[in-house]
Amino acid sequence: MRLLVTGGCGFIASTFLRQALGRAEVERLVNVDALTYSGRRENVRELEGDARFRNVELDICDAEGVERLVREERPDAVINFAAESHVDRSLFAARRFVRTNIEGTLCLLEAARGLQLDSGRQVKFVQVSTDEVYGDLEDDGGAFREDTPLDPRNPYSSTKAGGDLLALAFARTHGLWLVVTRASNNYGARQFPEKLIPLMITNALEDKPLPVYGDGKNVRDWLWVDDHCEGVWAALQRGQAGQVYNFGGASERENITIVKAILAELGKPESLIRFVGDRPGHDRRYAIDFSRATAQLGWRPAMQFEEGLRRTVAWYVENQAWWRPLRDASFEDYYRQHYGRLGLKA
Ligand code: NAD
Ligand code: TDX
Repeated sequence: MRLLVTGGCGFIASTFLRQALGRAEVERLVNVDALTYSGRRENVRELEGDARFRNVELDICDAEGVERLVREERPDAVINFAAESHVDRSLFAARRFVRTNIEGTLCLLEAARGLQLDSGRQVKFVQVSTDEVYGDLEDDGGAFREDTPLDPRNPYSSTKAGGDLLALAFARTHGLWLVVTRASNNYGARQFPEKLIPLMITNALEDKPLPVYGDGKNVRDWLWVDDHCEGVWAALQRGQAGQVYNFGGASERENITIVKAILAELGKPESLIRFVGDRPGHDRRYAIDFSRATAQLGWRPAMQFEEGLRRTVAWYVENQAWWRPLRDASFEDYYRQHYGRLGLKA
């Protein structure tokens, strides 16, 4: 198989690329990444020695560049992970989210369709999305299913929903073989230290306050990043064209529980916790029903959350050279300026 993956210098897709190179059926693996603030070349450096791998610095919104590359590489499948991915940033920089998450997805869909028309053979497409497109849940035990109506609540999830709908429209109108995957909150190695788990670990290691939004009782379902990537692979191999697949970790936790577990693991005091103003439009609870993925793809999550969290903490302890440069003066400034404007973490 010849694969074209986008966003591979980021957190999740860099794990997907590692797994893919371990699979004998992958004969070519091309990564397309614009190296935004969250994309890091060192995330794929150790893969560059493999002759099957090619790293291309390219913006997925560059329609001509994307089309040229797709014609040159002639992939059997395109797997789109590239996105603006942080909810907080979408509150003050929404335009960038519209551009990458909607326009960028469109460029890739058009290029895949063009290749399919020219070559007369099927080009598969996986659109990697999020459970946030379903909105949020009450504390009543319900869970998102694939037929739960879309109800995104913030600019990030709205633009992801837009990308999903365009993708599904291409499946219907242009006969593209396509699946959409929707996963819950991922955690693991190489996650940019702005998301809850790596932010709390790295702040704690620097003895800085740990900013918890609102009452800390918002609930997320946590999915080990390797389990998520196995799911994306299973959807590509065994998915039914035009379907949506949810992936979850069966690990719902309140934010405050996670923050306390991280402090305990690092031997740091709970006095580092700071309750700060709530995120505007903060979704209360996410939970995922992934029974379709189990029934149709044979997929289920393997990692137990407390074990995965221990491994994640250990990774950040052992890889300080990876994250310390990311928390330089510009990172601090960025947080002060933007969160100050939102009235958060002031
Ligand atoms: P990330 O921010 O770590 O990585 C995003 C990558 O995309 C970066 O390497 C960045 O350089 C690249 N990128 C951004 N804009 C681009 C553009 N215009 N052209 C080319 N490359 C561009 O994100 P992540 O957490 O790894 O998320 C990957 C995907 O998974 C996203 O589509 C996200 O919506 C989805 N997702 C994430 C989570 C999560 O918990 N992190 C959960 C469910 C779904
Ligand atoms: O400083 C913080 N304090 C805090 O209390 C941060 C950064 C987060 N939080 C809370 C907000 C959420 O309830 O922790 C929870 C998780 O926050 P994030 O890590 O920002 O993730 P979330 O908003 O849930 O979105 C994530 O999951 C779905 C990813 O960033 C998305 O890319 C993914 O689609």
